Amino acid sequence: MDVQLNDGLGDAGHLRAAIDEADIVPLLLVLAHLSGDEAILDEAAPYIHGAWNFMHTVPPALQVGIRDRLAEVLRDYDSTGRALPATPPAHLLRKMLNVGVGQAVPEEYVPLLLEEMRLGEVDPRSVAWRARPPAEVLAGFRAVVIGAGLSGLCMAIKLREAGIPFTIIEKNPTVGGTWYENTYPGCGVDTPNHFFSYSFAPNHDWPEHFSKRNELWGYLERCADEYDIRRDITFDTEVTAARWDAARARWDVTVREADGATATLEANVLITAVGQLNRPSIPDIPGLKDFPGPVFHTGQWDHSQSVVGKRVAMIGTGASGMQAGPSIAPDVEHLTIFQRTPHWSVHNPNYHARVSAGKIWALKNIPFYAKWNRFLLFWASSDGLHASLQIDPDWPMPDRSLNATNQQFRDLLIAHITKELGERTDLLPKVVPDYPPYGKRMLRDNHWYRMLTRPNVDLVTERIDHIDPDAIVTRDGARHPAEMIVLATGFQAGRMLWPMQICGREGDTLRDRWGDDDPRAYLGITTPGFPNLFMLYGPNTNLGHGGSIIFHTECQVHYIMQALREMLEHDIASLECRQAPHDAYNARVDAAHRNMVWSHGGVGNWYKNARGRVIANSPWRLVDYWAFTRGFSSTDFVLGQPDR
Ligand code: N01
Repeated sequence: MDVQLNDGLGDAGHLRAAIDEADIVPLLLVLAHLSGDEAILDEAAPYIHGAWNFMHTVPPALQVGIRDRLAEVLRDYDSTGRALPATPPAHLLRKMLNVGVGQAVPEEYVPLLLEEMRLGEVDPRSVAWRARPPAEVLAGFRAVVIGAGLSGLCMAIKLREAGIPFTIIEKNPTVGGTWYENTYPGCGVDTPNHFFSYSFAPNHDWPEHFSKRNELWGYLERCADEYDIRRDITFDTEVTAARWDAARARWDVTVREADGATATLEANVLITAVGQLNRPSIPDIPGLKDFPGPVFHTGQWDHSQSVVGKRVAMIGTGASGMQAGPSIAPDVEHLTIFQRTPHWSVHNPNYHARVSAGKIWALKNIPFYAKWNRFLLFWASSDGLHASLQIDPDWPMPDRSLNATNQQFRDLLIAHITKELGERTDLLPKVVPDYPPYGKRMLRDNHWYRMLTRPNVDLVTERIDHIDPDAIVTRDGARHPAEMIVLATGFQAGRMLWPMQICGREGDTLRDRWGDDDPRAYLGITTPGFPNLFMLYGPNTNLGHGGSIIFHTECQVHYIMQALREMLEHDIASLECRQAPHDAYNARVDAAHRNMVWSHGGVGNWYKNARGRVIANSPWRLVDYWAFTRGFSSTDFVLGQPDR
């Protein structure tokens, strides 16, 4: 790799400007990486207290020293044309990891982090053939992927890389899935963007640390083009059913085309990539159907209806409401928010910050800056909180918090809310949850509390009784005038893969086995009775403690690619997960969840089903799930040979 100091924004002046603007800790790590200087790490170590870019107190003089040295080192590489060191030697690497995040990084994370950073040119998550199958074997094989959202695209990119033919069936007219469909005002990501992107396709142009929907969708559109995936996608077509044909070891996949006609495709393997949060949940409130004004769900925002100057009612205060509410509040005449349960939300100083031109230059041009930055963001938002989400059976305040750390976090969150509400202390009892932090999905404060103090915003916590043509009426009899209703009421997460009818080896459907809300799978990916069916973002794979769903998707894609390699290299017609590993895995999942915050009796959330079983979330640390999916053991499967 060449140092490109004269590309991008231009000359050495730009380099200096970028070095001056970029974050000090990734710069420090780049300096150590390029120079091998351990002493500078020792000097800076006492001032680094965490992985976020605001968690250091590196003194200005030391910062100047680091920036000057790095400029010199880069000029030296540039003028001498010396090759850059790819991966630092082991002892230096360990020190860089530890110093960078201000804590000892356990050994088990090192291979994962190296993969995530992708320091070399080769993608360590690519599954290479051990013995490439003959071209005719590959040509006679077909995967059907359902959905061209971020997991379907990730799958397709890896299938293409391996030369495995595939077709994606996508119900929408273009790619992007949730990032295509959700267009509500303020829609955006709340995982840091430079980590919320494929590890193999970093984007240095994110305009914000937490970018908005158009940027996310645009990124997925670009990935579809850059990896030339679009030609293998059938758009405007929805999979309605799939049936396993055991004699031919094939899935017969029924699709409904744009004109309503149905057709059947054949697939050796069927891979679902439809997300957990795709089918809106519409509340059954008396009068809602007869409301004469516009009514729409956040996931299906009706942009033909202007909110400007209207009396708008918003039902629901989850992640979608948190973003939509503050985004429309300045424009509406009045916003009445109906809150059933308050959510916790955390402040992050980067949440509303744009990425400066200098930082973008650094990400693009300073060798390894983007990679070390990704490592830091990964660490900042991954497993750090996992241990604090375990229930301490001896904790004296079990209704409010789980343990001492969770209580400290609760106190910090309340301090933030109190500061934001200012004089409106009357709102405190309404907005402070009575359950432990993380019991529901932790949100990022999008100026929610400030919004609540606006004169044109009301927060109603009384339950809704019914809806009249001109008002929402609460159980206390109060009428809340409304001309337009926004349903920020979430999705039918528990009904995974619904409404598709997927019929397995024994003739029953997934719905028959799972009921309405009890999905189970081995590693969240594969389930007995349904050979050659693989799921992305399946049961118990949602992340509630941290991390990025893209990271989890890459783990699942890696596992599925290993399964396909096994099938194609060894002439295996079908792989069906055995009952014993499936049941043992789910027993472990349930046992792990029993001790975690989402099982807390005092809170409802979309993570668990009607009987309290957590069905959406993974109980595992990222490093655990990564380890589970890093290898593939065919002993977990019944192998079917081709019928010749
Ligand atoms: O949905 P939710 P969401 N009457 O289910 C309330 C992802 N996401 O679309 O809490 C009154 O969280 C319900 O009340 P309660 C993210 O994973 C990410 O906001 O059940 N209220 C709740 O307040 C997220 O977790 C991003 O008591 C009713 C709200 O509606 C997931 O999507 C952005 C009701 C639903 O909240 C879902 O988030 C957006 C009724 N009948 C979404 N029914 C980012 O990355 C439901 N509610 C930022």
